[in-house]
Amino acid sequence: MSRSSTDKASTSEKFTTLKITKPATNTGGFNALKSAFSHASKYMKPSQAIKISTKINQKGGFDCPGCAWPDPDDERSSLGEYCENGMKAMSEEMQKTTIGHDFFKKHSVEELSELSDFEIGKSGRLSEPMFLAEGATHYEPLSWNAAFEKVGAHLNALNNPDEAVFYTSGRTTNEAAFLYQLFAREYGTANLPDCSNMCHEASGSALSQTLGIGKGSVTLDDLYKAELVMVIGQNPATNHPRMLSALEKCKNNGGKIVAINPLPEAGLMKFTNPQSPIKMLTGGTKLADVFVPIMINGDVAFMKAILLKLLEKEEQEGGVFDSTFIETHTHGYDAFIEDLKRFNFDECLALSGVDRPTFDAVFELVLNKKKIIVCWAMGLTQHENAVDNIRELVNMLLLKGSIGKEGAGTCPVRGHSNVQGDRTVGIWEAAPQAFLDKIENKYGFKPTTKHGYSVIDAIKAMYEKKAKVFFGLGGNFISAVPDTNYSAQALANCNLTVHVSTKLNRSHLVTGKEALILPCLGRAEKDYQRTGVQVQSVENSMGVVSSTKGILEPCSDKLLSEVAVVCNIANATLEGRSKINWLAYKDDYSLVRDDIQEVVEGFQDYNKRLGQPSGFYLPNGPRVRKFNTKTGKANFTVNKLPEWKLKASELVMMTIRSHDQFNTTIYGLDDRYRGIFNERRVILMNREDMKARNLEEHQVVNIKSEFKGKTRRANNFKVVAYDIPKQCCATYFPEANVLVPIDNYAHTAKTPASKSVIVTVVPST
Ligand SMILES: Nc1nc2c(c(=O)[nH]1)N[C@H]1C(S)=C(S)[C@@H](COP(=O)(O)OP(=O)(O)OC[C@H]3O[C@@H](n4cnc5c(=O)[nH]c(N)nc54)[C@H](O)[C@@H]3O)O[C@H]1N2
Ligand SMILES: Nc1nc2c(c(=O)[nH]1)N[C@H]1C(S)=C(S)[C@@H](COP(=O)(O)OP(=O)(O)OC[C@H]3O[C@@H](n4cnc5c(=O)[nH]c(N)nc54)[C@H](O)[C@@H]3O)O[C@H]1N2
Ligand code: SF4
Ligand SMILES: [Mo]
Repeated sequence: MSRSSTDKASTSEKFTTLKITKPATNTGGFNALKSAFSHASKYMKPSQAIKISTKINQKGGFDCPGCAWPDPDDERSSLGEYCENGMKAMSEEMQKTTIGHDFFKKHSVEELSELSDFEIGKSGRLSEPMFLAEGATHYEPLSWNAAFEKVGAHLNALNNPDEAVFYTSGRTTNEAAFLYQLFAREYGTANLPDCSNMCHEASGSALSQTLGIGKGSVTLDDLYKAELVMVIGQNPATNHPRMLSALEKCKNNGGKIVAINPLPEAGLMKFTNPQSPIKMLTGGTKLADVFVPIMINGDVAFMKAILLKLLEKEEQEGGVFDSTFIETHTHGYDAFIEDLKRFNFDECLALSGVDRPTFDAVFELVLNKKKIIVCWAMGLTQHENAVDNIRELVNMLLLKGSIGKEGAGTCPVRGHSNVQGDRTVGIWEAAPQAFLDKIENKYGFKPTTKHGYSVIDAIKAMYEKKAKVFFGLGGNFISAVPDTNYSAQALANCNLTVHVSTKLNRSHLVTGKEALILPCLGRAEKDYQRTGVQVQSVENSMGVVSSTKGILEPCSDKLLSEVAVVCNIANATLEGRSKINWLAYKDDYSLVRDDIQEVVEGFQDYNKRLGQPSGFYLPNGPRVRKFNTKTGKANFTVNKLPEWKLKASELVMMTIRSHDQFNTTIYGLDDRYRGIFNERRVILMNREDMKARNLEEHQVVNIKSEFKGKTRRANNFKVVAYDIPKQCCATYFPEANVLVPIDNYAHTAKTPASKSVIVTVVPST
């Protein structure tokens, strides 16, 4: 019997061979270098590996396609301005093997879907356009022109443009992203969901409302100068490794660090800078001064406990709050204080799961330090009350006047290398009217003002057959989204699914009636066009726009750039009715930048300033105490405590990244810092929770999640006893995505609540 879409969407339930060691107590150092070189030598040609290591993140080189952590403005390490995971990202992207028609002739879609995600990713780089006809078992090659015409024909056959969905993953450069959203809007829809909807959308919502811009306020330099950095819900050693060098610099300048996380993530504890030969010999820097083992989703309660004690001190002694800042720059103080007083300190602390001595240690630091930075990532954004998490942090920063001054502010640490830039240039299903007006002025067509689908809405629309064409510019939709089985059915309901990709992934195997794979250039590859090798641009987590230019020969001569793909599809779809000369842009990307500077604020002299060695900073209101909110001030907010209560039989599960993956791309099977090797189907549990369920170490269990009357199951996970708070557990994403309910998401932001899934765990029989 052939496999259904839901079967094809699920990750393999087979085990590899789990090996456990003690979690690491230090990160970086020699082992990081060793791991980087081992990945490079296994998967890349040696000449390419050397070339890459000298150009990655260097001024005038290419931007690391890993995370969005910024590069230093001035001095950059000659030993290589990259980390272990940057090198792994490159090794994956520049794999020696390429796959084309021979590969797809040999392997059916069904057969490929039985591979593990690790095996799928290691098949090699896609090298030519491929088409899966309705009812066919195998992909077949087709010409680029035929592919463009097929997409155009499908789009033009829809009853209305809102039946198409245009997804973006955050590696897409500013140039490609701008053209892509322009095309979607000229075609007639704002259905522009992106990976950001599953990532920092909650940060964007909370920060826009409170501070007037959906981005962080600090620069790298601020981090070096902060007196206190709070790292909440983030695992930088794995996901933003060079952030540890910045934290180390902050420590060397006398700064203190607090880490708030259910797991004692090794990188938050101690770090040896692999770029520092001296540190390699002397053994590294202790980073966290206080580690707070918080209960999953205990952050609002913990922050409220801090706020209550700050208020108590202010009322007793005064001088705790920055009253000048509050008076001059904020709105809503009285309502906020009145609401805060309704809460009880002991109750809040108990809900957070944190003990009193640990609380006191954090409180002392918050009380006494005046330059505070809060860094956060998915541990705060992927909950039902994610927006409240972030608004509560902002309340604390506002009370302390810790915003818009040196060494202080907000630092949402972004994920994909250009996810922030994509939003800046218009990938937004709910773009502001001012932006749409500028599009209308510049191009002479009226973009729809109706908000489009976010990721959750898009999945539902496809499930309900209201959307019929799915187009993905990068990414791996089926493995990234929640509720795998429901989402697989949603994709299967489409007439056409299209993916512009560098490598094979599961989304190519869970298709609509017809499917296309359009292979594109990677970041490191030279982008040859009529006017020469093109430069592109990206924006990092701190709002710096810089150039990126490929240095290696493309792995196949049949690849197109993302810009060229978008221009050709726009041309094929809108031919005869477009106001735009689509094909001109692909010959010369500086023309795209000329347009961006007219439509998007902060890009004046774009082409010229891109030539500056470190790029340029985009304007940022909060950085200079200008708050572009409805009240014209920084807003205090009133937030509830989360309402969920766990039954004794239940655990709350977070779905996290291992050290050997980039989102859905599985680099390897180890999670070195957590001491878990050669297995991904694991569930990290507290020993007492194991005992209460009579579970042994490495016992095989099944996990069940129940939400609003619907049960979801994932089978075959091995129990690993771990230092995690009671009633909390952790699994890896994407294996556990089947358990994340489509209807459980952050209020206002719709970020899937993939860090607070209520589950029960039972032995597998
Ligand atoms: N190598 C590598 N780099 C990456 C990525 C990758 O997959 N691999 N992904 C990129 C992307 S797109 C993103 S968004 C970022 C993700 O970067 P992170 O957010 O660091 O990634 P996660 O693994 O999701 O880790 C979340 C952390 O939050 C903690 N946590 C979970 N729930 C809670 C909670 O309720 N409260 C608190 N306080 N902590 C909690 C977890 O224990 C974990 O340490 O990394 C980017 N960089
Ligand atoms: N349960 C759970 N689910 C989650 C998360 C979680 O923590 N838990 N995290 C969420 C987050 S933060 C994010 S950002 C999303 C990620 O969602 P996505 O961005 O959709 O997923 P990725 O795994 O980053 O996409 C990888 C694919 O992108 C393609 N690719 C790589 N480089 C390029 C390129 O340069 N151009 C093009 N066109 N394609 C390229 C490759 O084919 C690769 O297979 O997942 C989300 N899903
Ligand atoms: S910290 Fe992020 S951007 Fe920097 S080298 Fe590592 S993976 Fe690349
Ligand atoms: Mo992300």
